[in-house]
Amino acid sequence: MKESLELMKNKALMAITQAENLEQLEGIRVQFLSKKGEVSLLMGTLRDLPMEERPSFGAEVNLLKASIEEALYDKKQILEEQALAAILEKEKIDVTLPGYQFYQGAIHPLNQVIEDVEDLFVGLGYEVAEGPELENDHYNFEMMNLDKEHPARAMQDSFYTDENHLLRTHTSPVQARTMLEKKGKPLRIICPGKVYRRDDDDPTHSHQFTQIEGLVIDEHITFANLKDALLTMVRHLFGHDRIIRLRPSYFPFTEPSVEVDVSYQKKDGTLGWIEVLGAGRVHPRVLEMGGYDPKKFQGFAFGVGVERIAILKYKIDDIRHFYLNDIRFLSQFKGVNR
Ligand code: FA5
Repeated sequence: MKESLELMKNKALMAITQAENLEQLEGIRVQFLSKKGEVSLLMGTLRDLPMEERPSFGAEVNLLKASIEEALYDKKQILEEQALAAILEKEKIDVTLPGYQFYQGAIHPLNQVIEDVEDLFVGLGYEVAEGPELENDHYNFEMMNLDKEHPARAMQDSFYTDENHLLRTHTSPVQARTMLEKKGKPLRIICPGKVYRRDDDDPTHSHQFTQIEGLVIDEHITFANLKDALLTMVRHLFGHDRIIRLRPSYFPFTEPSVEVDVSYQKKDGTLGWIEVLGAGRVHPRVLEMGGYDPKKFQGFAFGVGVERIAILKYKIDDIRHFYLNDIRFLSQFKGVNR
């Protein structure tokens, strides 16, 4: 019996040594160690032995099994390493091949303007506020002193999702939301964001565009403070030689209201003006609805069209370029302002 164990051991170890790949090795494992393998069959002969020989024979078979398992394990490590080396050899990287070209991204020109204006006003102590684009009629119009039947609503015809909800027509509802949040405390905020109107698209108008709202409320705020904030912004954006012109205008939420033009030099060298924003002193009714006592507090507000700023700043001839995502257009703004 002992010899047959020895023979089997030699046979198994020899086969393992000669195995050339993992498949062959698995075949050897099945041949010797599976349920119906040669070692198991040997164990089955145990019952044919006299009682006293059985324990030592069982122990021998277990030793045989252990040495086959160990040899299989060692050989498996070697074959796996060889297989990996073969794969690595086959997949060797040719560093002389030409690489892929990666395009460097850039910040969208509208976002560059927004970031620039934010940086300026945050440096002046303003907070950046936000509000929803799908807005409640109450904040978009009523809190801005535009009752349900107010004719000035027609100036900002819009997209309604139901009777009380619309895509906001301006960033001014964030004024109302912030006033209620601040509960009568002085505030200074700017709020950039997308707005929507049922305007026809043309080179200077889009049905969706971007505004930055500004709002300051405190005691002793005058029109001079508004003018100073606007001039500071215009000169920061366009250069220190620019001047601004305030023209009387009308917004239901400010009184008095102005439209603000920025100076530029025309091709013939003469002075020209371009309207970039609306502004004014916060209407007492708006202050009151926002929880501020208009006898104690005053404020100013402005709403600037970001596209208009970018058009002026980068001399762009059509607002629609901003939304087409044409890489030839966008790649011109790499590194501007950075
Ligand atoms: C307003 O939207 C007011 N909420 C601004 C305001 C805020 C006034 C606070 C007073 C106090 P207006 O409709 O004029 O105002 O729009 C402001 C700016 O948005 C315009 O000066 C213009 O630059 C830009 N704008 C208006 N309509 C469009 C459009 N369809 N496409 C692109 N830009 C537009």
